[in-house]
Formats: sequence, C-alpha cells, structure tokens
Amino acid sequence: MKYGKSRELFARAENIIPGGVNSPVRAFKAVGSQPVFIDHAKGCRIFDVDGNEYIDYVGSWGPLILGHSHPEVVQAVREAAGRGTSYGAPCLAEIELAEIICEAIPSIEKVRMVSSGTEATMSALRLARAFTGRNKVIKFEGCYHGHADSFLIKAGSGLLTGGVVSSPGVPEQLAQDTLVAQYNDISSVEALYKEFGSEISAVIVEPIAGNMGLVLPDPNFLHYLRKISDMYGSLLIFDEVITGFRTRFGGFQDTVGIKPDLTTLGKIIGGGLPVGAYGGRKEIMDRVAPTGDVYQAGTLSGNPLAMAAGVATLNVLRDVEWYDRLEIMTYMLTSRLKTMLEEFDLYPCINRFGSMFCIFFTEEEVNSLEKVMTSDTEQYSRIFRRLLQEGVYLPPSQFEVCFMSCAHDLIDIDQTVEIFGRALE
Ligand code: KE4
Repeated sequence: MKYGKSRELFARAENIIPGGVNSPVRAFKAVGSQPVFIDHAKGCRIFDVDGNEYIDYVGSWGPLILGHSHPEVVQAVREAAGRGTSYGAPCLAEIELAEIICEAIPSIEKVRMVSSGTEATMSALRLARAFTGRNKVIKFEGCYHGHADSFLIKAGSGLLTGGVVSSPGVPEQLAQDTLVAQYNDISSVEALYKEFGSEISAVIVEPIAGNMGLVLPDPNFLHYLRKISDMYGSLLIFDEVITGFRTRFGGFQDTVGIKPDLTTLGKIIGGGLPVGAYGGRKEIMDRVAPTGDVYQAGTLSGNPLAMAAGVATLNVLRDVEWYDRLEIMTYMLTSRLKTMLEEFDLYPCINRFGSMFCIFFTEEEVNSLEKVMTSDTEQYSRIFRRLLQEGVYLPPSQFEVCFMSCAHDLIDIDQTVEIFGRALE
C-alpha cells in the first residue's frame, strides 16, 4: 500500500495541530507508525486519502455499531441539518433520545445530555460529590473515564496513600481525592473503604473494562461494588460510555442485574456525532441545575444533529436481533483467528464479550491490569502494521478494544482471517 498523501497531510497537520491529531491515540505512536488520513467510510470499510481500503475494527472507538454512513443515520442528520444545526434551545429530538435511554435503562429515571463522555463523567462526579457532601472518589487503575482532572490520576506507591497525577497540569492536591483500586480486586476496594469510607462520594467503574484492552468483570466484582457502596452511603457510577447499547439494547448493568446510582453514556447514543449523557435516580438528578444547585451547562448539549443521529441509531438497534448477529460474527471471527494464530505457534489470550474483543499476546488469562501488562506490545505493534499494510484496521494500541459492527458480514470475516494469515507469514 502507498501512504504518500497521508504522510503529506500528517506533516502538514503536525505544523498546526499538536501531534498532528485531535486525540493522542490517533497518532499511531503506540504502534510505531504514522496515521493514515481517512477520506470516507461506508459500512465496515474505511478508505484513506491514498485510496487504500481497510476492514475497520475501530468503528471510531465504539460509536459506529451500525457501521459507517448507515443510510438511516445519514438521512436523519441530513434532515436535521436542513432545519438548522443548533438552536441553543430545547427541541423534540432531545426528548426522544432521553425517552429511549430511560426506557432502555431502568436505573436512569432522568438524563442530561452533554457533548462527550468526558463531560458526562466529569458532571456525574460533581453531582455525586454534591449529593453525598463528600469529596473522594474511587476509580480503578487501567480504567479510563475521559480527561477530566479528577480522573487523570494513577495508582500511587501505596494503595492507601491516594493517587498521583498522571498528567502535568493536574494539581497535586486533586490527587488526594482520587483513590485508585485494582480492577477485579475486591480487597483493594475494601481497604480503601476501611480507611476513607466516610469521605468517599462514589466509585466509578467501567462495568466491562475497555481501556486496558478488554478485561471482563469477575462474577461478583460489580455486585460487591453495589453492596459496599450501599454500606457506606456512597454512590455507584457505571461508566457505560463504551458498553451502553454495545452489549445489549440498554446497559450492561441489566445483563448483570445491578442498578448503579448514576450511569454515564456516550459513543453509540450519538451515532458518531459528539454526544455524552449522565443519568440516574430522580432524587439525584434533580440536584442538577436548573432544578437543583449543581451547575453544569453546554452550548451544544442536546445538539439536534447529534440527537437525530442517536435516535436513528437506537431505533435501528431496537431490532435486538442485531445483537445476536454481532455476537455470532464476533465469535466466528475470534475463534477462527485463535485457530489461525495457533497454526503460527502463537497462543494469545483473546478476550471477547458480545461485539467487543481484544487480542493480548500473552498466554496468561487476562483478567486484571497486571495480566494485561504481560502482553507483548511489540508483537501487537508488528501485527498491527502488517495488517494495516494488508487492509485490516485494528486499534493502534494494545490497550484498546476491537469492535464488530452490524455492517460486517461473512465475506469480511473470511477476508479478515485470510489477511491475518498473510500478516503472520
Ligand atoms: P470521550 O470524552 O472521548 O467522548 O469519552 C471519554 C470516555 C469515557 N469513558 C470511557 C469508558 C471511555 O472509553 C471514554 C473514551 N474512550 C476512548 C477510547 N477508549 C476514546 C478515544 C480517544 O480518546 O481518542
């Protein structure tokens, strides 16, 4: 494949955009390469500016569950745009999307739209702190909740010594209010509650971890978080920005039978347009301005085009047979890839749930961040680059998740397996 135009655009972009990209992971640094610039996308295929075609397993990091340029989504956005791109005033589409979300996720009695997952989690944390009158929050190492200061905190030297900032510009004093536990490690949560229980406003967790690659929750991990939150009067926040409407029509919370106090959403509910949302129990949500006193606002919150794209996307997904199809296609692909890799004497751990999967180049069973770190990221990078050359577009980082879309079909699966074979030779 030729990448001349992409290289040219990347050099141009680097002059005026930090790192040449508007989000770091897109720069392909983690896989020792340079990004391809996309010209257009259709279904499960993306096409770069050099005319190269790829089978896409990134799906814009999750929103494109229907595939790119789905006709009903494009039509809905076109129609909405013809009526104006933003009003800064309420419109019907905001109610329509809110009603679908509240109907699909019973724990969400009221929901507020924002413009990104970061805004959603940032606002949910502020609300939890206001509602409980407490400042501390527990997050899990390896989970990502967007780039609000309180979440750019990594585990400190000792579990009970609070976190340390993971980015310059985040005030050190903020770190003392973010406690960092280990995913799937109940004792790490228990220790923090024992030490700080009365100061903890909330625990925020990705119910399926999708930012350290894919790590599934141990059977009783999430139930434990519900129980200990109730014991100490703190709130449980499920960050379902990835899992919302990904694993089922609604939240993963209904699969595991847990009602969090607050849920954050994004990605799929906007059908590829900028969106986020946070919602939960009425008594909590009614603390949000203007009903309550917890301030949060946004010029483009509930933007009519984003709402139209979200409503169109969720209306397609109401036919829940799509979820069966996604499950089957993803199972078929990952089981065939496992067999193929074994033929090359590679025995990776492939974690999968529904239409999300991740290939860790380690023979360990990956159920924690510690096990994630045993994966051979060099191997992943090498395979990433070969696959890109051959026409398969995986996430440019071992610590992200691959997404199947409703647009992938058996031919795409066959071609993907065949390309993997060529890439491994
Ligand atoms: P955004 O602000 O990127 O819309 O959402 C932040 C966020 C919140 N919660 C979870 C569980 C998330 O995964 C994300 C963002 N996901 C990353 C990819 N894993 C977005 C891609 C990027 O940062 O470029």
